[in-house]
Amino acid sequence: MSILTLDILAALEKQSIELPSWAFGNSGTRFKVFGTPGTPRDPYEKIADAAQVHAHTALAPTVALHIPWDLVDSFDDLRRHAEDHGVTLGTVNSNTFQDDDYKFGALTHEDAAIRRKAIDHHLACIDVMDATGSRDLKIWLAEGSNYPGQADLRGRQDRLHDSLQQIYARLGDDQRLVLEYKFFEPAFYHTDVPDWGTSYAQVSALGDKALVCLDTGHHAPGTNIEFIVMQLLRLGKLGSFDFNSRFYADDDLIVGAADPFQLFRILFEVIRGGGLNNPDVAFMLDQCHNVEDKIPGQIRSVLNVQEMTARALLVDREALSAAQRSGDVLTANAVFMDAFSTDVRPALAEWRESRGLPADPMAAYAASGYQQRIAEERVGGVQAGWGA
Ligand code: PSV
Ligand code: MN
Repeated sequence: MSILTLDILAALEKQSIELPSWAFGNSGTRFKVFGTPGTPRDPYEKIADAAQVHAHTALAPTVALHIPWDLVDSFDDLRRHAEDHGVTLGTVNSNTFQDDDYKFGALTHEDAAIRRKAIDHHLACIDVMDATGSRDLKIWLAEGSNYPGQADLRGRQDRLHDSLQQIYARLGDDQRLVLEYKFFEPAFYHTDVPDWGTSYAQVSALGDKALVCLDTGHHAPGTNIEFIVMQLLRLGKLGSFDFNSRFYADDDLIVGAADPFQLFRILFEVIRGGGLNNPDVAFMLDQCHNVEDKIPGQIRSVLNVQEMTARALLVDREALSAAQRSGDVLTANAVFMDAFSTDVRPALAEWRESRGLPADPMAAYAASGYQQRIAEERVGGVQAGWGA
């Protein structure tokens, strides 16, 4: 008998995690971006690579795009290409952080013409969503200031509201806007959307189709992220996750690598709050693979999420609430830790095999020859990358 009950397996079977197109391109730090043989040269190749992750895991049926990095002549064509590879196009990410005009802000800028340009970029992203069939527009803003006194904090917040309203007004009935927060970087003194409270205040002022995106790497060290997850689910405003892990800042490392227990705690609250396999709560990765191979890096990531979800589903909820109700601190903690300490890997491998998937997707990918093939085929052209 598997330690994973039929109910748990049924929940795991429904799980889907969206992959970021940019994870397949080169990335790095401000010191160096290393090239990797076989790196995609265009959005078509990124999607082909993302499809490998899904083919080996059945966990990642959608791919998020980033505009303008993933601009193509025909999004209908890109959509068909994705479908031919067994995946679909997902969230569209806007980009107002790589244009000289945005040095002092985009949606918050003092200059109405620059705000207009940034708003128009988001409207163009919604045009892309119309063509790709994407539901979500994800907005992460690199806006803020470096020195006290540099900017009118209140004025920027008011202009942000006004700009977001104009973007929100263009959304279709089935489309949504998710507003991501991040506590610092690239600005170092203040950031216009630094925390979940600000994102919540801004999206609440827009309406039901605006929600918060929680990027796990965007909090100060020591933040209790699972508490934020609980609160946003409770408020019905958790629109999506950007999963990754971090040791120091916005490291964008493989989810579950830095702190597997934190991932477990987050997934426990997701389950507790009804956010698992809930179409209103999108699971996405937002990672960069600076020194490791990108496709297996993404395979490892979705497997980490699956593994921690399985462990979180193992928590004996009845025993936990009984212990909580009776004030039995140590039993409550033990019930929680028992699930976290359970090795679900053999059971997951067996289950994968029973579904016609490789028991060990990492090994199967390595043996598939895909990595060697792309390294040989993709010569010439310019490799895609953060900012490409
Ligand atoms: C920058 O911090 C960032 O990683 C944000 O988290 C976005 O989600 C992502 O880039 C893509 O724009
Ligand atoms: Mn993110």
